[in-house]
Order: sequence, then C-alpha cells, then structure tokens
Amino acid sequence: MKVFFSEDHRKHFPQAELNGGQFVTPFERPSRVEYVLARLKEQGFDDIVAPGRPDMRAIHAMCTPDYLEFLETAYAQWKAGGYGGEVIAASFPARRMHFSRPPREIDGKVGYYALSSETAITGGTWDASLSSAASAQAAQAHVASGARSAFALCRPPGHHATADMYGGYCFINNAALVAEKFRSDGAERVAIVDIDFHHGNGTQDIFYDRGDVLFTSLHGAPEDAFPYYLGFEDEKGSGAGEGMNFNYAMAPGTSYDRWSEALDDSVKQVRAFGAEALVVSLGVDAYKEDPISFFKLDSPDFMDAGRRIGKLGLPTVFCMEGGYAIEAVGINTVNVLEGFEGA
Ligand code: SP5
Ligand code: ZN
Repeated sequence: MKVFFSEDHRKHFPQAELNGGQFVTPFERPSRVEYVLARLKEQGFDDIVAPGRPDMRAIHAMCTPDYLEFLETAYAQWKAGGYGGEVIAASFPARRMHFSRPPREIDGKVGYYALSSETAITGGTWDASLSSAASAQAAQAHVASGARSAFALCRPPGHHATADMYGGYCFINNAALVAEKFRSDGAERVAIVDIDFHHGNGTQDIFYDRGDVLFTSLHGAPEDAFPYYLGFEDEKGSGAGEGMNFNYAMAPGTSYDRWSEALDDSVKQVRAFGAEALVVSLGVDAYKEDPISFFKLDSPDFMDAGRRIGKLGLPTVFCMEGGYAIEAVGINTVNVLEGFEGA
C-alpha cells in the first residue's frame, strides 16, 4: 500500500490545548506521525511519497469562501488585533443567539467558525491543513488510477471539520474531499467508515442530505464524549440522504466484542448500499490506553478491524484521524492497514 505524507504537517503545532480547565501540550502533536512513519517502515510499507500541491478547486467546492479566508488569515488578524499567544475561541453563538453573519472583530469571528475551543490556530495552521488535504487528494488519485488502496497520513486530522467550522483538532475535512473526488471521478455511490473514537460530525454534516455518500461512524456516545452534541443513533440523514447515515454510539468501557459488532453492521450497510469506493477515517483513539478516550480496544483488535474492512474488497483510501497514546499510535494504525491487506 502506497503512503502519502507531507512534512508540512509540522507547521501546525500550537503551544497549548485547553483540556479540563488547564492548558496542556496538545494531544494532537507532530510526534504522532513520527511513530506512524517508523512503524510503516518497520512493517515494509516503504513506498512513502509527498503529495503535490493541493487541489484548491476541490477545497473551494467543499468549504465556504468566507471560512477559507478566515482560516488563511485568522492568525494575522489575531496579531493585528493586538492579541497574544495563539488563536483560541472564547465566545460562541450559543443557543437562543440567532445569528446570521460573522462579526468583524477577530475574537468574535473565531467563535463563529469554531465548534470548540481546545483547538488553537497558529501561523502555520493553514499551510499544514492544505498539506494534509493534499495527502488525501493524492491518495485518492492513486486509487482512482487503479491501485486497490492507499494511506493518507493526514495531519492535522479532518473529520470534525465542516464546510465552515473547525475544531476537534480539524480544519479541512480530508475524508470528505476523498469521497467527493471519487464521486466526480465517476463512482455512483461512495461509503465512509469512520472508526475514530470520536463522532465524525463534520463528515456527517457534509453528506447528511445526500443519497450518494453513505456515512457510518463508530464512537463514544455523545452523552459522554466529544463532540457531545452530535452522533446520536437517531441521526439517520435527511431528504435524499434519509437512511444513509449510521451512528454507532457506544458507552464508556466498550470492548472489542461490542465494537466489532458495530463494525460488522457498518460494513453490512456499506455492502447493501452498493458502494463502489470506500473511505476510512482511520483514528486509533479507540485504543484502551488512549488518554482522552474510553474504549478498550487492544492492538491486535485493530488488525482484525482492518481485516473486516478489507473483506469488502473495495477500492479504499485510508485517511489518518485521531489517536493520542503516542507510542502505540504507529502500531495500531499500521495494524489496521496490515489487517486490510491480509483480508
Ligand atoms: C480527531 C480527533 O480525535 N479529535 C478529538 C478532539 C477531542 N477534543 C476534546 C476532547 C475533550 C476531552 N476531554 C478529556 C477528558 C479526559 N478524561
Ligand atoms: Zn478522535
């Protein structure tokens, strides 16, 4: 399996993440990918290439123009506004504040575009986000040209990002870009399986009313886990997308027995849908030692999960999402890929 990866991910490394009332070193940090790269090489995945320039047309087709302008200029605006540190959202258009447009003041604008305040924007966030999207796009092009599969080692991740919101460490939805490109390349039906511990609210939002892209997500139940307000099982899609959105919301302590049943069901939905291509949002934060999650998967479980996904036999692009138990992120991620290849 060919791997697409850009060193430019390093340009995004905020000093701080707001976690439980304290600023900590971000869980989503550059060293995560070092462990994945090391493990890839150890296991013989040595075809690792840098993507070309991002396809900006596709990014503009997915995101609103004002959001992209915001992302590109937020840090400069923040500094020009006289603020220190990094861009962090503090005021939000919460319930009962019926809003329609972004404020002019950057401190207000940030809250308009953010879905949470743990994620800081730095001077390098825009470039890193584009490089991450470019890796996903290059992986898709590789599969579109006939390869069975490809791995986009994306950083920052993407599945929490919508057309006009960032947060949950995500800025541009890489997996959604891949699904859209499969569609415009001619696939009638595309499926997304999101195995990151967190609900893929951004991906769900982008395809919620669409009948051509099936979305399935296995995650910590929103009553207990970020992003808290979405990911319930009764979110099934709307309009043409009715019945095309599948959430598997699971309780604290969920082990592989229960999780793999959900995975089997999601794979069954993908098959019944008749998908011609598959995108996997590959987060490994369902791991038992993950510092911000509460499932109990062990490393061999990830290999088994890859096998179950591989049995679909579909052209598949894997996009890296979360996973924060640093030393195990490499093993768990590559286990999914190995399981897939051995299916
Ligand atoms: C891509 C991805 O995995 N994003 C995750 C973003 C999580 N953001 C905030 C999580 C809040 C965690 N609270 C931790 C409680 C630890 N006991
Ligand atoms: Zn996650």
